[in-house]
Amino acid sequence: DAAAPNIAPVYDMVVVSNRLPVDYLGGEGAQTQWKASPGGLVTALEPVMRAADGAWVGWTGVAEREFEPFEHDGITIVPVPLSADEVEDYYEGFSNDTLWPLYHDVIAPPRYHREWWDAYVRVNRRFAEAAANAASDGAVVWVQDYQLQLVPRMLREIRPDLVIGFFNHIPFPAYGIYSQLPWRRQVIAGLLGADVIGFQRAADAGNFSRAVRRLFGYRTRGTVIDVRDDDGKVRHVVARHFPISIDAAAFEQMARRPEVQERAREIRKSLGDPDIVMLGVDRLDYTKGIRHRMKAFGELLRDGRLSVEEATLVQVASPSRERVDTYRQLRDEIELQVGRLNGDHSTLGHQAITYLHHGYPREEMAALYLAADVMLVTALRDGMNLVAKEYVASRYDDDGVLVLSEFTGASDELRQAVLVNPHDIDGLKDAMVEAARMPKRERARRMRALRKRVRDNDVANWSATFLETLTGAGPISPGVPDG
Ligand code: GDG
Repeated sequence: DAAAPNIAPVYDMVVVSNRLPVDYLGGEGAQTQWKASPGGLVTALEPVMRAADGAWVGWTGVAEREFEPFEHDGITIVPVPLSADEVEDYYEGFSNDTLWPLYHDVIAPPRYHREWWDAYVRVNRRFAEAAANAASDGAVVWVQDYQLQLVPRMLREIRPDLVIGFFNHIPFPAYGIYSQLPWRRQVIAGLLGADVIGFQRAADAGNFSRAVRRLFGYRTRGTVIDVRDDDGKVRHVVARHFPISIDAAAFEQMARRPEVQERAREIRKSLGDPDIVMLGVDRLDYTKGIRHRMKAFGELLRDGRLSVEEATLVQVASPSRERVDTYRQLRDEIELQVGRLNGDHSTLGHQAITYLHHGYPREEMAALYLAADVMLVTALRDGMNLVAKEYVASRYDDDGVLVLSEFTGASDELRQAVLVNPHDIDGLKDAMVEAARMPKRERARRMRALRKRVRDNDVANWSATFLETLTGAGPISPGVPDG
């Protein structure tokens, strides 16, 4: 069995996530090379981590390799090793083929395998031990996401002195769905080891509290849960929503760069300068509603409400979880659908759908956002959806229309979007036409309101609010309900 890395327990702030914020480039020993993998979480936590002498505990993305802890950009990186079998069972299996579909309202059937669960427990313990080894006395440890739900309790058992936070980036389902999980009690017990458990939406926090009452009978008052620990003492745990966001200023700055604007014009030109460019940007995932959106677009062309001369759809589907069967099937289905729609509707000069199965640099994403008149976010279920916020942040010109699914966390905040139920194909078609034909003044009015919202709650605000709540300095200190 692989062991947690040994490291001096000197870090006052420890972040634990499945993947580290760096990618392995190659090399051995002192020659090992790493590249920062720019994600929202790193941006949010970098300043906090530097200020607090922070360590980041996580997996490198490379199986069967042990790496010593190292410094990267002022942050201490603590790699946790995973065997190839553990990647299969803990990560691709239990995380992405059991928890992911279950927590996204069983859009795809979750698979329950006892070996996967065993690997999940074993790997969670290794992460907990690594965090326990790195944390100083009374340190703050912030655990991220559904791959690590058992870590809070395991960590508390080893180190009762720590202040432990957990943030769930994906939805938490209603009890009727959650209760399918054969290990439903163990997972909740794992989470309740934290002092603060954060969710994207108020509804997620509500679902969690109901599951706690049903399975453990603990009393809940507002956002506070009275947890009875093994020693019989009552501990107050806060479960509430902290909607995550993006570095809005950085996106705006990127979109304002002349070369990004030039690239946006180039993109439109290469599409044949249509009146309306519609855009979808998603990891290729069955939760994102990519097929629903393409079906609606295809029907609009078929019905003659849109034509390929005036409108085109660009769909970026970045490769994701390609070793999981459900994702392979989805890719085949989507590519069949794209081929059919293009065969039926494209002309020699005008392509109906431009489908791109690639990941792109962030500048290219910003250029795509600027080039798009209509942004289609039609997820069937999504914790937040950062793409919606990135689109809004990029549109410093107060133009463009966001079509946004009600089943995203983002729809709680982005009320001035054109809100849709993606299951209702006729409603979705009407919304797409409404967005395509929306008068300029109306577009500007909505976009200004959306932009204000994303600016006011950016990712720095998100992490600050969570950490203030966790350390009791915030607007809501643990133990005090906020109604
Ligand atoms: C999970 C939850 C929650 C995508 N393709 C490319 C690329 N991306 C970037 C986007 C965006 C991010 O990936 C995707 O974030 P989302 O929020 O849209 O979705 P998930 O990946 O499912 O994230 C979600 C999130 O966690 C945070 O809590 O909002 O609900 O499911 O930033 O821009 N970036 C680049 N090239 C690509 O091709 N550079």
